[in-house]
Amino acid sequence: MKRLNSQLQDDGAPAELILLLRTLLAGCKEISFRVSQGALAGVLGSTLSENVQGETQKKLDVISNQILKDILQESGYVKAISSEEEDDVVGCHPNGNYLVSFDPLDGSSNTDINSLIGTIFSITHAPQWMEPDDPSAFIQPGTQAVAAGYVLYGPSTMLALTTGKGTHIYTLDKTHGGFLLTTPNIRIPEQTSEYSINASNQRHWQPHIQNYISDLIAGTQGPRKKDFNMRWVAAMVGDIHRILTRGGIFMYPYDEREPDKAGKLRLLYEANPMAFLVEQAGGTADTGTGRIMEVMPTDIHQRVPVLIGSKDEVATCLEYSA
Ligand code: FDP
Repeated sequence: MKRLNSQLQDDGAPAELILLLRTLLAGCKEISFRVSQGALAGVLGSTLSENVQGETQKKLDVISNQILKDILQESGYVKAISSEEEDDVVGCHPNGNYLVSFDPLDGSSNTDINSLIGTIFSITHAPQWMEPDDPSAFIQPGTQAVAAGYVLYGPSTMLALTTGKGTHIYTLDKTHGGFLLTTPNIRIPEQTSEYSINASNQRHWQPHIQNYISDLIAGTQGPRKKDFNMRWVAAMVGDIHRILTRGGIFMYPYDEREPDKAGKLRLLYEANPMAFLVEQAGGTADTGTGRIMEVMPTDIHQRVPVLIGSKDEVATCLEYSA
């Protein structure tokens, strides 16, 4: 079976980017081990501190963030990082050539129930003129990313990775400690009969999203004339993994509860990396008003609405707002 290094070389990834990815993934392997220890490692449960979005942190969030921050800071390849668990940009090496944005543990409320969680990341070039702690360096659209991926901590530990030459899926072989290529060039089916949305927010959705979901629920008796199934992992990383694997549409749409917040999910370390992976697998990633990867960020913790998945289904959803 092909190893990660060999696939990255075949995809023409620069040597330094390969070294950076291997460093980042060494951190993810440590997170994978900690996660698998669960309560035995004494790491489950909440701390009293709150992160910048006001959510209660789980101890594993803090531990995972520290692991990635330390390993990237020490690497020398990275000029700065932005993390869901850090209020501000964290400066690293002044001569580092890359910027890394990450959500160290997405879907962290799933830790309590031993369910799917994962690390999501995106890598761009670091502008040469910037100081390491200058947040404006991160004000780049997703189209500037040179690599993006996630590591899913489930029954097996899996990696989805793109450097712009397709999206490849790897599985961690715990016998030798490396990621092996298990699905090269994964393709998302263009059509689907599966959707994913937190339906408890229905009353807050805009009318066109309400109409779209009503038509999915109406199934064979409605205008779509086919039955749809619903799946919700409650961790974006798990829902997007399912979509890469067998198609579907995942939505966290604009929510009228808080008009200032454009959505729930964060652009830099959730929406953009998932959009890159999904587009490279033949799917679509839209905010409802345009391509996610073309959104120019205004802030490192910016939120965006998200409609991601099978090409034809996302297109159908978008027609409802026309
Ligand atoms: P979580 O807050 O548990 O980290 O990152 C946000 C996220 O998880 C996504 O992974 C997930 O899709 C979504 O929030 C679920 O949020 P709700 O339960 O509020 O719908």
